[in-house]
Amino acid sequence: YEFTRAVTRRPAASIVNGLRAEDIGTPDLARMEEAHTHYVATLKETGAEVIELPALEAFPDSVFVEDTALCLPKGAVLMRPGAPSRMGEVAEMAPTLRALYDELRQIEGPGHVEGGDILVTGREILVGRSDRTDAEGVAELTRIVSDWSYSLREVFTPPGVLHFKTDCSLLDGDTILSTKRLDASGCFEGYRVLHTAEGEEAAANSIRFNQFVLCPAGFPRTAEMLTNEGYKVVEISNSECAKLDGGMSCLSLRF
Ligand code: CIR
Repeated sequence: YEFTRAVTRRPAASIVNGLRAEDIGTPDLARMEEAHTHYVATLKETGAEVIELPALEAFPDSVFVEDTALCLPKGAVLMRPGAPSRMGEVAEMAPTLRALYDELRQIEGPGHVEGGDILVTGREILVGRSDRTDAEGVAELTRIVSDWSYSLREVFTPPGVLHFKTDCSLLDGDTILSTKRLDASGCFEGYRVLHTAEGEEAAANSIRFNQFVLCPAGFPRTAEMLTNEGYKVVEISNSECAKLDGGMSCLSLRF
């Protein structure tokens, strides 16, 4: 949760065609841009360098850069998204990471992994199988990160939940914010787990970035609980990204 860099990408006008499990309305580009600006400014306020990539009209979901790569201290891995319309986003991210990393590897397939299914904690890498991340993808990622001496544990994303991190986030090396439904699977045994408030499950897609916890706005009881636990909460409007099943983690690569 301590980072010196982040990579983000501006939302494109094509965001109106972004993937969604359920249609709850068309995202408004101007509003999304405004929230995105607040998000980037908050990352920068911590002193981190933010590499802001331009919008990509050809890829409606390309604002959700997290899904394209896993960035670790020892190297980065380009993902292989399970959503066919998102596959091409990886090649668009590759040059940026190639310039920053000596060690850049890639999930070659046949499996798939999306970054939203990966939670890096202080002691291990948890990868949740989901509709986007399959067993072959997890196996290939396991081989890559073991070369760098990281330990990876396969876990499961609850049915109907897009990504593993839709339902959890890391608050510090050993503390996880999770929905009750995900924690009930037992995947966080041994960690200190704080639960999102009842009815505020969407607050689980937050991020700890240096001194701040960036939370989607509109979940007051979870925000208050985090504040009482001593975290510095910054609430960021997520109304538009939420229409596309996105949250705080999806909007950046952090390393
Ligand atoms: C998708 O369905 O792929 C996008 N509409 C949302 C991706 C959200 N990404 C993430 O949670 N890491």
